Amino acid sequence: MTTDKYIKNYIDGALAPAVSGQYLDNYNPATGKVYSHLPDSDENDVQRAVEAAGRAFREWSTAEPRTRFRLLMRIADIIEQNMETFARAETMDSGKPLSMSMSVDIPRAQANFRFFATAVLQFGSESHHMPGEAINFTLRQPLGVVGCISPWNLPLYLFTWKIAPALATGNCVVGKPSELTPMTAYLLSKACIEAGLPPGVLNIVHGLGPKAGQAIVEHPKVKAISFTGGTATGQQIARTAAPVFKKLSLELGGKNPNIIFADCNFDEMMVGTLRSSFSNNGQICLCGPRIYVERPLYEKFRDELVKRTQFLKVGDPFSTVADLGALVSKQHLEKVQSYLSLAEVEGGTILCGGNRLEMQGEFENGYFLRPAVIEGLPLECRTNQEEIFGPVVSIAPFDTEAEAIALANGTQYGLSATVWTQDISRANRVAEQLQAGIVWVNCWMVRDLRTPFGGVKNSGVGREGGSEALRFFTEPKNVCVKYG
Ligand code: TXE
Repeated sequence: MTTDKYIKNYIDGALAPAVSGQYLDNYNPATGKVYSHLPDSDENDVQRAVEAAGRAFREWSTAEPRTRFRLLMRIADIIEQNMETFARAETMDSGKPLSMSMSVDIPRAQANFRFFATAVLQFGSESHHMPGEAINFTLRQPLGVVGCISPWNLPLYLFTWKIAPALATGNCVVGKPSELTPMTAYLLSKACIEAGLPPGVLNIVHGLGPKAGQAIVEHPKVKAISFTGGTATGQQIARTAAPVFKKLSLELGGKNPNIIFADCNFDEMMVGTLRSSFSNNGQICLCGPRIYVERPLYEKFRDELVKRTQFLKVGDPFSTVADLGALVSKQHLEKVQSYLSLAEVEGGTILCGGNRLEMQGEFENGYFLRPAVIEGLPLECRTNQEEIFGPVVSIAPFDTEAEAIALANGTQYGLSATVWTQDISRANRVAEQLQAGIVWVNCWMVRDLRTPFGGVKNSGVGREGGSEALRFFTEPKNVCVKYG
């Protein structure tokens, strides 16, 4: 399997350019140069994709679950066999270290297919017995044609996290990956063709969000949208889809708190906190950019965090020693830099990092930034309230458990939270009061695919993961049979 200079859409089982024949540039963030092109699709391509999906639906939705299981497992096998090609493509598109693409992104993409292929074989539905009178049973039927729209931070990982459960439950999909990171979705199209997935079951339309993405959301035959991305985009999608009653799953932004109590296991906490702060350059919705530390530990923690942050190696994402690669785009780099300037205006002190890395040769124009630690910012300021989504953390001390909880809950977001303490009662008390969809105690990013995944407040609506995803992609129908 190979990447190509000109990416194509995958519609009705075949690879094709956009109907308009137009292409967009695809940048390598490590060099700042265009290295390939993707179709600039519009509503005509979406129309073709929806029609193909509609034609494929009857056969796919009525196929035995075992047939779907076999095909999805085959796709997973092909991804696994081409792990390095996929991983190199992911790193080239996103700027993340190859070590991360090889150990996280691509293994997880194939695991998503395996997990949901298997899960659907175990998926049951309920019955409600009215003794002596009737039996109710619930049919769980696929919705039809559904849209899956994913972002650039974990490209294939999040795209397949949506596509796999949608397909496993018998839906046909029109998917759109981010225009910033299209290459692994293109490779996925090739894997689907190789696996023998019937034409139209999965269609991948590349292009811009407001054009191709919006056309998917607007299309009357698309019954549900599963979306991960920014909160403003989620609002736009909800505005379009809610009046026509499409089912929606929105996984949006976060500004997650990391609460560190003085009794924590310091070494484990430091390792976990460095990861939750800067993994993937902080471009993970689950990262914890607001760090609150119990006062007796604050100075020791601050000095150690700054030391370890300065030690992180930023550079060529293909090198084996890089901890952090490039940010995803010039626009995103400028957004992150603008927040660093704002932090100073808002009274913060940048303790380390925040400057663009001076690189030579081919990386001279890459979007590299040194990870930054800021202190001295109040909760209410924009730096602490808005999603920066970069290698930037803000640290502050707290005195009481109640204060820590108030700080943690003090934003519009509520995706995840982390708590570090050796006191099990406190861990449970705090977890119970945090406004978040996911709470990690003494760990970060430990993921069991069976668990519900999603946020509260402006971090979204709905849950992905395990049976939540299977339920989202099916419509329950109660059948009541009277007897006796
Ligand atoms: O995301 P967008 P962007 C946050 C992060 C980032 C900000 C903006 O703070 O800086 O969002 O990032 C498609 N109808 N997160 O602009 O625009 C788009 O093409 C349908 C958090 O890259 O939300 C892409 O495929 N689709 C986050 C996807 O939506 C539309 C991950 C996400 O893009 C559309 C990424 C429309 N009108 C960014 N407009 C997380 N929480 O994981 C855009 N898209």
